[in-house]
Amino acid sequence: MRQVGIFGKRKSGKSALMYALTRQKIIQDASFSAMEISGVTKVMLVDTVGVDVEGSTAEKSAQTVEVALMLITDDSFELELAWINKLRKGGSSVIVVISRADLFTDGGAALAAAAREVSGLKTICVSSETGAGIVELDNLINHELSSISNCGFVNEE
Ligand SMILES: Nc1nc2c(ncn2[C@@H]2O[C@H](COP(=O)(O)OP(=O)(O)O)[C@@H](O)[C@H]2O)c(=O)[nH]1
Ligand SMILES: [Mg+2]
Repeated sequence: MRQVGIFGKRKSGKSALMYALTRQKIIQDASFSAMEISGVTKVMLVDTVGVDVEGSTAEKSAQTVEVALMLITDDSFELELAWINKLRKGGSSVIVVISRADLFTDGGAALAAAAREVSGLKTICVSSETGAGIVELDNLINHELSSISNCGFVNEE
């Protein structure tokens, strides 16, 4: 099954995002983590332990996901950048997610701009609390998955 991984530090909102993305899409007869994201059938969303955990098992998940969501919550995201490089070298497409965006007065726009500039990647602000950006992220994930399958190889981008 195609896998989409959710990465980020502890308490960055990974589990809340997994729940928000899958809330209305749980396939009745499947395990809780197997679900349908919009038009794409049966994508497995993988929740991971924090990338800031020593000996993190996120290392293992990084090897199997086609698309990785890297959650960022504040402007010290050096560790996340290192993981982004690792994920991309391993062949995953990475989407940068400004998580818990409702906590920013500007909705995370400034942090998103900074992360976009440094990483050169698509960056989106989401709030699992308010639902802001969830549909847009869902669409972006589908876009990434379909461009991977359309090309028949894993995009460097
Ligand atoms: N305000 C706000 N809080 C959030 C949001 N997402 C998660 N949280 C809170 O942040 C904390 C950590 O969330 P969790 O999903 O468990 O993070 P994880 O450790 O990365 O899985 C919890 O107290 C959540 O209620 C969000 O979008 N907005
Ligand atoms: Mg969690």
